[in-house]
Amino acid sequence: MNEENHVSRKHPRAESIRIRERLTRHVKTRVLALAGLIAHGRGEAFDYILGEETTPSASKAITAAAAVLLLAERPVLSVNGNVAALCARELVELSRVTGAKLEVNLFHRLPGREEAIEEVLREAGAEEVLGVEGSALARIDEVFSDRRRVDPRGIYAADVVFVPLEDGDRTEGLIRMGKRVITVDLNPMSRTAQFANVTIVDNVVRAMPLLVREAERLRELCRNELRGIVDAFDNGEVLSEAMGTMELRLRALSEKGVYIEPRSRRA
Ligand code: PTJ
Repeated sequence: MNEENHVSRKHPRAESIRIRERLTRHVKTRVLALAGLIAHGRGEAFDYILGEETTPSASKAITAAAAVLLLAERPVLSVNGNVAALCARELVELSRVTGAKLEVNLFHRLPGREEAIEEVLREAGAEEVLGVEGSALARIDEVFSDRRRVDPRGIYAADVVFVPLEDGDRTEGLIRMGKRVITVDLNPMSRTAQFANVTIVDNVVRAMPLLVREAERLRELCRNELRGIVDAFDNGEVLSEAMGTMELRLRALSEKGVYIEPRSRRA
């Protein structure tokens, strides 16, 4: 039996269990760092409070992210173990729609991981994968982890970098280098969420297909229209709204003492 479907679809947490099992399997393939499981657990906790659905403010951030990527001259999608395990196909599609390059960039550069992630991306249809086979030859002094090793054709030269599920240090470093940073992070209080230019506070599993669709839709707009979307976007507002949603749900829960179904699941 497939590890990802031994639980019935009727189980109330079937999707969450399926994702956990996919991640566990990818520890074995080396795609996922062991710490990736901890990161996922933290994300799940925030998702639970958020209501496990894409909020209106996350949708706003998705639109802005698509516009920023389409306006970019040298956009790059930075791929770590968690996002490769969870949404390789959508990363490849986003790269195709926006013209962004795919680059493997890891916090835990352990032997065999780069190759395993490259394989997952190629299986998902990627034709070019940067940051592998010794090509991460440039060094970003502003970053203080293994993430500082980047591909000179990719993140090093990029004007816009998409860094889903990121640790705060690199986001700050990339911003200091004058790059625009887009992230997906369920924790609106993380340093990455706070420092990025566009923060999508949503589960990457829900956000990525929406981002691909939005980029496909916005591709029809002219550059001035795209610029209008970017200029009207306020990341601080989006973060406040995300925290407001969490606060509201926690308050309702604590006052009524009952579980509040997310909006999408209410009849
Ligand atoms: O593959 P590597 O070696 O590059 O390592 C990747 C991880 C994710 C382990 C590494 O970047 C890391 O340790 O990240 P942090 O500092 O734990 O930050 C990850 C952030 O992503 C946290 O704020 C989590 O709440 C958030 N997060 C976790 N899972 C999801 C998520 N956000 C959106 N969707 C998720 N599924």
